Amino acid sequence: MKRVITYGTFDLLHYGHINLLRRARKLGDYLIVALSTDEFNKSSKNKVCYFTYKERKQLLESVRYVDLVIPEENWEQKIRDVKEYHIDTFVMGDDWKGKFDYLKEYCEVVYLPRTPEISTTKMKREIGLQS
Ligand code: C2G
Repeated sequence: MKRVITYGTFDLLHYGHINLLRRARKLGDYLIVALSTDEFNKSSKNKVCYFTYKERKQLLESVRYVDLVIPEENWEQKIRDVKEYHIDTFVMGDDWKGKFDYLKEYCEVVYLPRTPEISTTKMKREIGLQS
């Protein structure tokens, strides 16, 4: 069984996220999503989410491509996660290209093209304007 992992905040889940998850899952047989906790978002990613971790986790768990959701609590946990979950392939959108190449020592590292026209930030801005 080929095991794939990806990381992210996945706030206001949208089709750009789904495109990533679908392609990531296709690279193996089992997809784990390490979901940024509210604390990690606030302290290290300077992100304030609309949905809580619990809500974002519930949404991701309902996506057919996702097999398991685990917490992402810090930048340093990736090597441990790759070992602990016997990961074959690490996947991220290419806005992160090169940033996680250190994981090549432990697993395959794949950066997939982002879906260009959509982002959580854009959604917040446009929905906010129309409210
Ligand atoms: N993504 C995408 N297309 C978009 C928006 C996002 O392919 N239009 C991808 C991102 O490249 C990322 C994933 O969807 O691989 C999740 O996006 P975010 O929630 O923005 O993730 P980010 O905040 O970049 O967190 O340790 C890694 C970080 O946790 C990544």
